[in-house]
Amino acid sequence: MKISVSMMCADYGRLAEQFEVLNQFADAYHWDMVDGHYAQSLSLNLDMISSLREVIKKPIHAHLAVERPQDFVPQLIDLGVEEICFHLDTVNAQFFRLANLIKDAGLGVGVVLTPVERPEILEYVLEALDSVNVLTVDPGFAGQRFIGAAVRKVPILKEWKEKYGYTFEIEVDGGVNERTFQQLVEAGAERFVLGSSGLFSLAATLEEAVEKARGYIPFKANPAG
Ligand code: S6P
Ligand code: MG
Repeated sequence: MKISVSMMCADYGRLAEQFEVLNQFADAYHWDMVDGHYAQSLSLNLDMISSLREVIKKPIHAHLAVERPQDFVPQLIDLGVEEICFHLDTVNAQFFRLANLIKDAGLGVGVVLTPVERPEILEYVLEALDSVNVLTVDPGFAGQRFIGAAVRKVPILKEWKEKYGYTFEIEVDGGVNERTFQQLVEAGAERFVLGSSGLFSLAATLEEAVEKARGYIPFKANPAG
């Protein structure tokens, strides 16, 4: 069970000091990169990773909510991120070329399922994956309403994992907070992305927000921290 913190929801004016607090809490950082086309917003970018690399002490999971993930993968590899996730519909016939490029560089590969996508679309790629991100909100924005129907995909993925011996981790993302956490655990989620609703909006200071989040998370986040 792991906690990933969504840096799209952080205070961009105080990123460096926020990492000092979050390094003691997060197991990984979820790094949303949105191109304004696949989803209609602009978010974190590559330069921010290089500027902050020294203060980021946990793995970075890049989520490419972009029309052409292949354009950004070489730079993300050079920057030393640990996992790259993208959307199947953005690569289609080129999935294995891109997945192998990422794997051969020693990084993890993930696919993101938007709320309207069926888990069955992943049938032929699950074996190649290190993670499946089940989005419980639309891609591109923080602070959206939680879409409960998307949680039904989690036990389906879990069943396939057990039946076929796949090794991907099931991640849930979007509106993960005190109200939704338990149902996500019961459904079989293994990685939890905390953003505005589950972390950053909980208190005026990040230290207090982390304390509050630890209060509702039913396992020890970042045991090493
Ligand atoms: C959505 C993005 C997510 C969000 C996160 C926001 O585009 O892929 O990773 O950053 O889910 O969390 P919250 O609590 O504001 O919904
Ligand atoms: Mg994301």
